[in-house]
Amino acid sequence: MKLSPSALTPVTPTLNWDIFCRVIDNHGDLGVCWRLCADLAQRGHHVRLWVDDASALAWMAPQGCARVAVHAWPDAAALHALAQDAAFQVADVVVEAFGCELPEAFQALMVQGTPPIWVNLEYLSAEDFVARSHGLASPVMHGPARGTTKWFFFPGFTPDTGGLLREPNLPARQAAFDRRAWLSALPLDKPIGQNERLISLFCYEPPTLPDLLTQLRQGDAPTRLLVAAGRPSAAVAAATQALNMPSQGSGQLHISQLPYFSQTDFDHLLWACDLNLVRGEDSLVRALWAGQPFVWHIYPQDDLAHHDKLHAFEKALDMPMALRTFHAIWNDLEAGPLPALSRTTLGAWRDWSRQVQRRLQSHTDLTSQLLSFVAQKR
Ligand code: TRH
Repeated sequence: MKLSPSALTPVTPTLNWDIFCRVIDNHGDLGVCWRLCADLAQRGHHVRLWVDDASALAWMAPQGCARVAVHAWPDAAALHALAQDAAFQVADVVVEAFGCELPEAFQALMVQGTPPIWVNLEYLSAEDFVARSHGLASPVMHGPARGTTKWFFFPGFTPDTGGLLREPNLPARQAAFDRRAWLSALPLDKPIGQNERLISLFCYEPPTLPDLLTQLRQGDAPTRLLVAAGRPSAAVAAATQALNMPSQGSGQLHISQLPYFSQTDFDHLLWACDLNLVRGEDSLVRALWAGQPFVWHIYPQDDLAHHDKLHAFEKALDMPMALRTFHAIWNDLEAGPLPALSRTTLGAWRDWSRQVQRRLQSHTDLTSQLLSFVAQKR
């Protein structure tokens, strides 16, 4: 008997997920967790997101998402109520994002019936330890869930890691994107001119920000700097003040402040710009999918661990030399003038970004890998 193609496609069962997230600082913890929740929900799964501070979802995901229920991180009273609720069931999969430590009383609920698959979703890195550690078991030695197993799931840039979040409808959304219409609807202080080069800025406080503004002011083409709300906006205000530059820029540079966007519109921003200055984790991944030139402001760590992390990323993606130099100076690893953002330089970086985008698109995305991983462990 011949099997129809649909009979050959493995069927992924619809699962229930409990995803736990603590907001340490900035927006990446919640940003990554929300993308994962939304991606799972779009694939038909049901998700409860337990988060200690959901306030940023008001702008990141104002419409919410069908099949995702957002819950406050459960305190002792809430956990007691769950324990008393005969109808409450722990999900099939429990994700502890970025080692956020599940409440002990929740762990106790996990071992009342068949224990769920317990996954610790880690931070993204291109360092060698990622492939070595991805998928490893961590026997739980203490607490009410003692004797069970927690699994480490590491996102990464190579096929032997957990991959990158990339929802199935992303290519269709990108193909349907109308750049001109989106830009003309932006609530800006001044409409964007046809010949303006667009640079988005989402950063912490790079010490060389004044140098960048000076370079753009003196550039040979008009540049619009689109500044993200929050820390980037405050950093630009401090830099213009230090330079004695009007807050809206001068010379060839015009600075426009952006509102807080939804994650969907934040993607649009990255697709629309000629250069994206991004930071953290999720915006970096989204810049990779945009396929436009980008510079990464890496989350700085006190022990300077971010230096190795940055170098591993540059190596993994075979980054062009001038872009590595820009990264070293932008991230304060080296002193010196930022390389000039000439048309030729940006063109070369664009070619490289497109190559990287294609290479990474050929790898299985994180959610698909997580689903296969969970299927193996169940
Ligand atoms: O905010 P971040 O700096 O987050 C960082 C990183 O996650 C870092 O690894 C972690 O250690 C630290 O937090 C605690 O950058 P990131 O990861 O890019 O997250 C920003 C999120 O905010 C991302 O999901 C995009 C979203 N965003 C919007 O949706 N709209 C906006 O207007 C802006 C500016 C951001």
